[in-house]
Amino acid sequence: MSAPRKKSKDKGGDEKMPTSNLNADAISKIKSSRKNSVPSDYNNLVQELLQGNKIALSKAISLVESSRSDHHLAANEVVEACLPHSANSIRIGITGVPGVGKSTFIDAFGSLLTVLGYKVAVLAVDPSSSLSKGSILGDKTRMQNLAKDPNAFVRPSPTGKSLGGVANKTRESIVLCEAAGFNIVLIETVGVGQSEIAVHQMVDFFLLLQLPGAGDELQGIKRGIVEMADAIAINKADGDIQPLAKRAKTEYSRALHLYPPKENGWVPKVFLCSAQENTGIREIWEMIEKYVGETKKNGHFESKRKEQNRYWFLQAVEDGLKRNFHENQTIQDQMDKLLQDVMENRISPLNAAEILLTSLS
Ligand SMILES: Nc1nc2c(ncn2[C@@H]2O[C@H](COP(=O)(O)OP(=O)(O)OP(=O)(O)O)[C@@H](O)[C@H]2O)c(=O)[nH]1
Ligand SMILES: [Mg+2]
Repeated sequence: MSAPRKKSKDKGGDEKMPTSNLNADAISKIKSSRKNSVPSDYNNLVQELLQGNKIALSKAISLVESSRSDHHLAANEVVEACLPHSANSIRIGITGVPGVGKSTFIDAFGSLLTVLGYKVAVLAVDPSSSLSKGSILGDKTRMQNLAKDPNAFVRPSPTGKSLGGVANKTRESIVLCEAAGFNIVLIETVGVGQSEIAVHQMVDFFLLLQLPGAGDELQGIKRGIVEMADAIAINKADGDIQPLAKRAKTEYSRALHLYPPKENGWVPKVFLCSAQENTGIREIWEMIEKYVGETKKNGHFESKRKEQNRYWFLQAVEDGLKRNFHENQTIQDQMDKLLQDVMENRISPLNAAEILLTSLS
C-alpha cells in the first residue's frame, strides 16, 4: 500500500498558500464551515476504518451517501484522508439482467478470493431497489457465505434515490473500502440502464453475466454493454441447460469478434459457469489475474485509472454545480412559480429556463 500522503493534518495549511490575493474573510468562513461540518469523531472514524473496522467503514459509507448538505464537507474530508491508503486493489464490476445470478456469483467468487487470501468488499448499485426492497433482502440471503466471512464486507444497495447519486457515491465508497484494507472490490450493478456505464468508469475489469439460450434483446442487454465487457460469463450452465449454455458460448465468442479491438490489447473471452454449483468460477478469476498482469505491464491499468480519476473530478464538479444551484434559495423561490407558468403555457420552457439560469448572475 502506498505511503500516507500526510495531507489531512496540515489541511489548515492554507497558511502555506500565497494568501495575498485571497480574501481573509472568505478563508475564515471556509475554515469555520469546515469545523462545523466535520463531526468530532471524524478522526476516530478514519483511524478505526484504516484499521479495518467494518462498522467504521459502514458509518463512513453512510456519511458519503448522505444527502444532507452539512455532511458533504465531512464526507469529503473522510474520503481525502482515506485516499492515500486506497488504490492498491483490483476493482471488478459485475453486471447482468435481474435474476441472472450476480449475487450468487459474487458469493461464490468472493468466497474463492477470501480462501486465496484476499479481502473482498462488495458494493451494489441497484436502481431498482428504490421501487422494491426485494433485492436488498435477496442480497442478504444470496451472499450468505460472504456475509459471515470475516475477510469480506458486503454493503447492500442503499435504497437509492437517484440512480446517478448512488453510482456517484459508489466511487467514494470504493476508496473507503480500499482504505479499510479490502484489496478486491466487487461492484454489482443491474445491466439494463445507465448504472453500468457509471460503474464501468470506476472499475478495472467489467464482467457481464449472461443467461444461456437467450439473445441480447431477450435479456434486455444493450449492445453498448456487451461492447464494454472485458469478459462474458454464461451463468447457470448447469443441469439440463448445459448444452444450451455451450451453444451460447460459441455464439457469444463469435459475436465478440465483430466488436472493434480494445485499446489495451485485451481480447474479451467467454466462459461458462454455475454460481450455484460453484463451477467455472476459478477460471474466471485466473483470467482476471491475467488481464491485470497484462494491463499492468502495458501501462493500460494505470492509464485507465488516471482517466477514471479525471472523470471522477469532472463529475464531482458537475454534481457540485447542480447541488449548489438547487440548494440556492433564490432558485428554490422561483422554481415553483416558473414551473406553474410553464405548465399553463404562460411562458415557454426555454424562456423560463433562461430566467432561472440568469437569476443568479
Ligand atoms: N440453476 C442455477 N440457478 C442460479 C445460478 N445462479 C443463481 N441462480 C438462481 O437465480 C436466482 C437469481 O439469483 P441472484 O443471484 O439473486 O441474481 P441477481 O442477478 O443478483 O438478481 P438481482 O440482484 O435481482 O438483479 C436465484 O434463485 C438463484 O438461486 C446458477 O448458477 N444456476
Ligand atoms: Mg443481486
